[in-house]
Amino acid sequence: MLLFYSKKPFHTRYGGQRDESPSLLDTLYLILYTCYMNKPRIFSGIQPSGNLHLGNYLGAIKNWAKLQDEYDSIFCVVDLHAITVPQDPEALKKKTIEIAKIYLAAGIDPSKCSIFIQSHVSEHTELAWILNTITKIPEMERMTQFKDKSEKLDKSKISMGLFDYPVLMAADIILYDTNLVPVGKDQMQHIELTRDLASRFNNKFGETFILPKGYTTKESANIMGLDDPTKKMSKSAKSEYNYIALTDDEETVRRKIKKAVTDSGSEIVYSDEKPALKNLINIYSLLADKKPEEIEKEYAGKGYAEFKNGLADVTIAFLEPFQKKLKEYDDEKVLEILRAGAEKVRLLATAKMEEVKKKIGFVL
Ligand code: AQP
Repeated sequence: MLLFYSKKPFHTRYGGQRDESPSLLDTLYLILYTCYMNKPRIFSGIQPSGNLHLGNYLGAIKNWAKLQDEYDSIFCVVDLHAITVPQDPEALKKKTIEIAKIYLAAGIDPSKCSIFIQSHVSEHTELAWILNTITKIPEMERMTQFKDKSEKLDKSKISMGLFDYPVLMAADIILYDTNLVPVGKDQMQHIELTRDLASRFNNKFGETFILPKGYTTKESANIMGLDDPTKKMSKSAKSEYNYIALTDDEETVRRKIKKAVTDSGSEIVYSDEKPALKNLINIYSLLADKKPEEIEKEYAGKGYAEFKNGLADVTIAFLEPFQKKLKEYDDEKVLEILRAGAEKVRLLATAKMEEVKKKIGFVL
């Protein structure tokens, strides 16, 4: 009930520029909210760009849904991250709402969690700027995601924003006193940087930020490309045979799985020596909620064709009801949920920024 105290929507209470400070009621709400929650906090987000795939779902969103009862959960559509590479404005708008619908269809419950659009809470960029001033260029140059992403781009399109992406991600996380960040393995280096920056700030200005930990599971940490088991399944992959999109229809799923790369031999075994098959068994295991050993037993004496048919069946059994739910959400309703989410987390962000500004000597 506490979560819904606000009468006016976020944008009218604070206006575009937000010249109001939090009211007494806001402060009271914040105290009650913190006491009421009394749970550790998780924060995570996904960029509204490209086609979301099984890697995004299994590596991130599925874990969010699993953790949402145990944690005070904040999930974000990170549009500020998306613009670190060129985006078409109309497509970005549509994608932002679509990503929020994906969160909802995957079981993220807005009555338990805050779901919002990153650019609706300007404290993210404010804190990122401050963190920039304690970040060193060489530590940014080590970020493998930047190296991978910039390799795919024409040199003239590599922006300062893309280079700075991990600092904004650090700000996203520590702004909310986050304890745990459920992400795929590709983001773990950024979580390490987040811990370094939080700890550096604390040492310099006094205890301010919690040092967050990354969260993933062995099977879901790194879902690999169906066409290349040495590289992660990726939105920006050149070939559509790299990934299964969350919006793929039955025919497409069957075609992609049939074409998926396999290893030599024909036995269905879960082993590091068969990385392509191991990846397919991981996907099967996560979607069907079965242990890899159970799958090995189920397909003992059977070949790749039968296994791939089974994998296509479990994938479709997940995607069909998911896609049905996805179609049921109305854009306006989703926007209302996102605005209410921003309103909730805004109070936490404002309070944290006030603390940060005091510590670094800004005049308030
Ligand atoms: N292949 C993957 N296996 C496990 N987890 C994955 N994630 C992404 N790919 C895999 C996780 O999904 C979330 C998406 O975060 P993002 O939207 O910021 O995009 P990203 O990390 O850059 O991943 P993509 O989808 O593959 O995009 P591109 O092609 O642009 O690199 C994160 O939690 C990520 O770990």
